[in-house]
Amino acid sequence: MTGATTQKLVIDGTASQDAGTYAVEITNGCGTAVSEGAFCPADFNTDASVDDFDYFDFMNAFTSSDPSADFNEDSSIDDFDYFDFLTSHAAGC
Ligand SMILES: [Ca+2]
Ligand SMILES: [Ca+2]
Repeated sequence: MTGATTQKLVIDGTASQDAGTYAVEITNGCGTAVSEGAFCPADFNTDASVDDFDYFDFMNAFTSSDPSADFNEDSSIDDFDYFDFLTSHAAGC
């Protein structure tokens, strides 16, 4: 893989079917470390882009009290989830 041994790895040519949570495993002479999974919370519908559809899908989840609307993962769905989602959505990924 190109860039696998540099400080920065860029993966080009991704498509929506590549969406998911990725972790990085780094190995050197001292051992191996594995990162936490990286994901983009603003990409609510996990289609690899942040757009209005994420907002609409979040609002559908929020208004129907779907567990996925617990954006801040505090076990309740409330205005804080809405505000946190808006902040994340505005920031993008
Ligand atoms: Ca999306
Ligand atoms: Ca919550």
